[in-house]
Amino acid sequence: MLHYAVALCLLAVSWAQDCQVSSVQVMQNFDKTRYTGIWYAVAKKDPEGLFLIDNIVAEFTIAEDGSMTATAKGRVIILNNWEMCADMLATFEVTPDPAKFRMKYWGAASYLQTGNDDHWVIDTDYDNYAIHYSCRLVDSDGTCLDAYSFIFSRHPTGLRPEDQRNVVQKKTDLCLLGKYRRVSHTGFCDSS
Ligand code: RTL
Repeated sequence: MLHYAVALCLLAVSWAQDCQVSSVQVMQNFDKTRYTGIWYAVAKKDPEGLFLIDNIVAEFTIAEDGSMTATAKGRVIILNNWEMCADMLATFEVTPDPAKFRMKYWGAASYLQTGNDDHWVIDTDYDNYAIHYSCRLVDSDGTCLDAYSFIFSRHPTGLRPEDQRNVVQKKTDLCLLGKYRRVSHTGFCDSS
């Protein structure tokens, strides 16, 4: 009997966490207007290759035509040892799901990375925290081979204690628990 219960629990856990990109739950009724303004990255899970290191701050805006745009700054190291503050720009293409976008991004300087990534808003309360997710490469089994994700806060000091449980739950749902690093804010990008 006990064995049964254990087996059922294991099965329930594996169902709840099948790690399929196609079954990732995103924010319901995402409201891009309430999402505008400044978000401080407090934690991130890196993709493969070059990425923003720390001091990452994003600002979302709604353009005159109603489309979402963003700017982001963050410390990067390019050419192996040149440290700089990357000034990035992005436009977002809508999809049938209001919380799922395609993000085209590029640098203010031409030598910075350009790209076209998924940009999914997993959860947000608009006023305190937001959880972002992007899978760059889906494996043949439907799981993600190369994901990156940001935990954003409206507060430069970090997440409120009351939001932490929820954030841990979402990290777990994304199958990324334990893969995040804290993002420090030292003022590196403040003057540029
Ligand atoms: C995030 C949200 C808002 C707008 C943009 C974002 C991502 C920026 C990235 C930048 C990478 C830059 C690199 C530069 C070195 O050449 C998701 C924060 C643009 C991924 C690696």
